[in-house]
Amino acid sequence: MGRDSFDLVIAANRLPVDKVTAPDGSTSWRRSPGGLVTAMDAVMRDREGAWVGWAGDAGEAPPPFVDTGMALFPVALSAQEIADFYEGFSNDTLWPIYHDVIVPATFHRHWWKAYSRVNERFAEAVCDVAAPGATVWIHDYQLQLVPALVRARRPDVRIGWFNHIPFPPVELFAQLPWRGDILMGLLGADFLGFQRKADAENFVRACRRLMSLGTRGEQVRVPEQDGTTRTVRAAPVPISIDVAGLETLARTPEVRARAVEIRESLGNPKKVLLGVDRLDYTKGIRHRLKAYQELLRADVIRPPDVVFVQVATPSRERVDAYRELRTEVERTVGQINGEFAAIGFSAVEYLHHSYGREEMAALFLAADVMLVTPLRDGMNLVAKEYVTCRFDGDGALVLSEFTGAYHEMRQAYVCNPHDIEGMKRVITTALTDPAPVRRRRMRTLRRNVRANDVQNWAHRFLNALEHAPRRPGDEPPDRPFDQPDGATADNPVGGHDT
Ligand code: ADQ
Repeated sequence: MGRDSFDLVIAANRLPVDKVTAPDGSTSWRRSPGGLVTAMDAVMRDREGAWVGWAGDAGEAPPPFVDTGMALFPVALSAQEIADFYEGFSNDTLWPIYHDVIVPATFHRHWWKAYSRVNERFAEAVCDVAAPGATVWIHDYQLQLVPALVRARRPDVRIGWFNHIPFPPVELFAQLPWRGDILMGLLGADFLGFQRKADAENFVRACRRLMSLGTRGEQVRVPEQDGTTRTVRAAPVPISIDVAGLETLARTPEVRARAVEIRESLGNPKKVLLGVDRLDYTKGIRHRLKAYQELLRADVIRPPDVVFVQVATPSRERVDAYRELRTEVERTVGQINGEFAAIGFSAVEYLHHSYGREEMAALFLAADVMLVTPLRDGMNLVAKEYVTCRFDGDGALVLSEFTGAYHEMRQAYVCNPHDIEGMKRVITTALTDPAPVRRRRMRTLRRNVRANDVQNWAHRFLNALEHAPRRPGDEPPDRPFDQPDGATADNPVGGHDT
C-alpha cells in the first residue's frame, strides 16, 4: 500500500467490506451494503482516508489493503474476544442498557476486560495511521474508550465519536459498573454526535451527575492532569441514507417490474403490509405481530385481501435473548398462519434472510403499509428507505414514537408500540385513509428525508468536529458553566434535574 499516514481516519467495529469465498476456495472482498460506506465515500473523495476495523473472522488480521478507494487496516479479534467483547459486553451488556433494558443486561468483569483490551488495540491501530493533526472519526458503542485512548497517545489529532444507538437516561446508565470509565473514555473526544437531542442531553446529564463535571448546554468541561480544562461538545447529528442513490435504484424498470411480481406472487392482495428488521428485541416485532393477530381475530382485516410480509434478518444468533426471540416470533407466525391461512395464501409471509438492495427496494415499492414499530431505536433507516423508494408518492408509514426517525418524520402514522389497542387503530387508519390524505403525508415525509441525506450528515458531523471548542476560551462567553449538582459517582441522583 502506498501511504502509511492519513488525514482522515475512520474507526468502526467492522471494516466496510465482507469477505466472499468463491466455489474454488479463493477469497475476495465485497463492499458491505449500507449508508455508512456511502457517506464515507462522499467525505473521502477530497481527502486521504483510512478505515480501521475488524474484518469479520476470528484470529489473525489480514494485512492492510486498499478496496474501493479506501485504505483498510484490519484489527484482529480472537474467538474468545468475539465472545467477550462483541457478543458479550457490546451486545449483552451495553445494547440492553442503551435500549431501555427491554431485556435485562448481563454484567461480567471478564467481558469488560476484553472490551478494554480490544478498545486499546483499536486506539493503537488508529494512532499508527493518523497523520499529524489528522481528523479521527470513531463510530458507535463498541468503541467508547477509544477517544480517550487516542488522545492520551496523540494530543495533536481532532477526535469525533458518533453514537448510532440511543444514549440512555442517567438512571439506566448508572447501572453500569464501568460507567465512569465509559464517560471518561468518551470525553477524550472533541465532539460527540448523537441521533437525537435527548441522547446528547442524557450524556451531558450523566457527566454532571456521575462525574461531577461542570456542564453548559451542549458542553462539558473536563479537567486535564496539568490543571487546565478542556471543553467537549455533545450534540445531535441525526444519520440518514443515500437518498439519490436509492431513489434512482427504485425507479429502474427492473425494480418496478420486480415490485409487481412480488405482489403477484402474494396473490395480488388488496393491501400488503411490510416489516423489515434485524431480528432484534428492540424492533418490536412481537408487539407488531400481536396487533396484526388481533386485527385478524376481530375480522377488521382478512386474508387473502391483506397479507403481512415480515423480513427478519438473522442477527446475533449466539446471544441467548436473540435465540429466544427467534423462537417466539416463529411460533407466533406459525400460530397466525395456522389460524388464518388457507391453501394458496398465507396471513404472514415470514422471511428470515438477507436480501440485495434491488430486492429491498422492490419490497418497499410493493408495500402499501410499512410497519416500523421499534420499542427503542437510535434512528431506524428502514423508515427513511421506505419513503425514499415511494417515488410514486403513495404508501403509508406506521412509525413508532420511540425511534430517532420519528423526530424528523412526524407526519407518519405515529404509534406507541406498547399500546396494542392504539397500534391497531393506527394500522387500520393507515390501511383505510383516502389516497389524498396518504399522499399528503408521504409528500412531507419525502421532503424531510431529502433535506438531510447521508452525505449531508457526514459533512455536518465533520463540520461540527472541526469547529468544536477545544479550550474554555473557544466557546462563546454567554453564561457560566452549571456547577455539578452535588451528586457523586456513588450517589448519581444526588441533585435534582436541571
Ligand atoms: P440497525 O439496528 O441495524 O442499525 P436500521 O437503522 O433499521 O437498524 O438499519 C438496518 C439496515 O439494514 C437498513 O439499511 C435495512 O434496509 C437493512 N436491512 C434490514 N433487513 C435486511 C435484509 N433482510 N436484507 C438486506 N438488508 C436489510 C443501527 C441502529 C439504528 C440506526 C443505524 C444507523 O440500531 O437505530 O438507524 O444503526 O445509525
